[in-house]
Amino acid sequence: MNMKTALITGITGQDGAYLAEFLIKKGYIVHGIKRRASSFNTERIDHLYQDPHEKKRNLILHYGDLTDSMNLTRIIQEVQPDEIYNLAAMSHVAVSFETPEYVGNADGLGTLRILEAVRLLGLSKKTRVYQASTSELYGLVQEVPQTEKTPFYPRSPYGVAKLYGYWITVNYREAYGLHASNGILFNHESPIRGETFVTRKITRAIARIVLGMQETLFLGNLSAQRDWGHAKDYVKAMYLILQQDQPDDYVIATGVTTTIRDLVTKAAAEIGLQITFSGKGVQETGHLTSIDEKIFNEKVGGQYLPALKNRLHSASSLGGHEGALIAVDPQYFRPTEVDLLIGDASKARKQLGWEPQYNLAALVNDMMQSDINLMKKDSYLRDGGYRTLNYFE
Ligand code: NDP
Ligand code: GDR
Repeated sequence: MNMKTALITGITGQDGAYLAEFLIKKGYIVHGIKRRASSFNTERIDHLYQDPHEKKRNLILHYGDLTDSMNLTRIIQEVQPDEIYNLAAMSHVAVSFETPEYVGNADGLGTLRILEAVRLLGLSKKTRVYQASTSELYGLVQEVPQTEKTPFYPRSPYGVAKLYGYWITVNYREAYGLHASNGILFNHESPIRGETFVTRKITRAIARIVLGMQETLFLGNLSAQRDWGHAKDYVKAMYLILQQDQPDDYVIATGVTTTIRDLVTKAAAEIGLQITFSGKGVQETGHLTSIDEKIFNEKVGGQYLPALKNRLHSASSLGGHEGALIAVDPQYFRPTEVDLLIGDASKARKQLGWEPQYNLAALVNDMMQSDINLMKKDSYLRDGGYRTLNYFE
């Protein structure tokens, strides 16, 4: 059995959780860095958690932060990892416009802190480093599809910070011979995607709407196009990148791009709802125009149908925003937008033998089903009077 040791920063995030599970299955001892928070933030990895009193553990967590060099250096010294996956980041593009300095520090300089710790600790020959680079580096469209050779033109404080992370990784590879590689990953999603990224916001809101827990889903730019894959496929690529004899940089993508608008219609169709968009710009709305009862009964449940039909009936007599399930709210527009991402992962397919198992339909199916189940649980708890977040009641 392989007994390699990996250190994952950002282990409590979407990718960290899938990667930890994947590496543990491969026989790794996985160490993870988590931030101290005032409430539990380990929900995504609780299924992997082992009691610290157990003698043999394959998941060990350390408190830390990418903005704290001494902490990172101490952990790397203690763990002596064979592989470091630097996944920690303030990863929300829109939020990065509100916290630009912090993002520069955590996402940009944080990468340097990891690389420099490896170098100073004399681990340059032992420890391989994976840097979580991103299709946000491409930003303003220079060419499509985007490859490893496409020029970068980031369009957000997040993209600019990640540009530093990308180049400092390349520089440490060239200057000091580190086995340090960038995965330029295009958007990847899953049932455990953060709730404020657009895919999860959509699947979660549709589930809540059909269960009568929400009226309207407000979105920003419906015309942006993204190349969406499944996070489960993408963490395999991270692993494969570090198994290569030579460090290098790879695009990881599906090669298919879709607008936000089309994603909404696909997610709704998954449970038998037809949504039609009309209007332009901030006036654009999405209305429920028909229900395929067979699909709806199978995927959601017949008991929720009468209320929804009622809604379809009353919505048809209303115009504009009133009857809309989907509406545009300009507060979700970004000061500078990335309009079109579509990646060419030929190099990864050829050199890593990487092949995604999920297409967009399978991804949407996975996320929609998961959110329907999750929201049903939520509504049972709420209806039964068991759910209150107000501790003072
Ligand atoms: P998430 O936002 O789900 O997870 C980010 C992780 O980083 C969380 O564990 C978070 O901790 C942690 N973190 C944030 N700030 C710090 C900090 N200052 N110090 C230590 N840890 C910190 O992101 P994903 O899992 O989706 O993405 C993983 C990485 O890949 C990120 O670097 C992201 O920028 C990059 N990426 C993601 C893509 C995607 O489509 N998902 C595409 C391309 C790149 P906490 O749980 O406490 O918030
Ligand atoms: P992105 O993902 O910015 O590509 O970054 P996000 O899902 O946030 O946005 C994708 C596109 O959807 C548009 N959009 C909205 N986005 C959000 N979040 N909320 C909305 O209501 C909304 N309406 C429209 C956005 O304008 C954008 O065009 C993700 C992150 O995981 C990064 O960390 C990662 O590097 C990139 O993917 C690749």
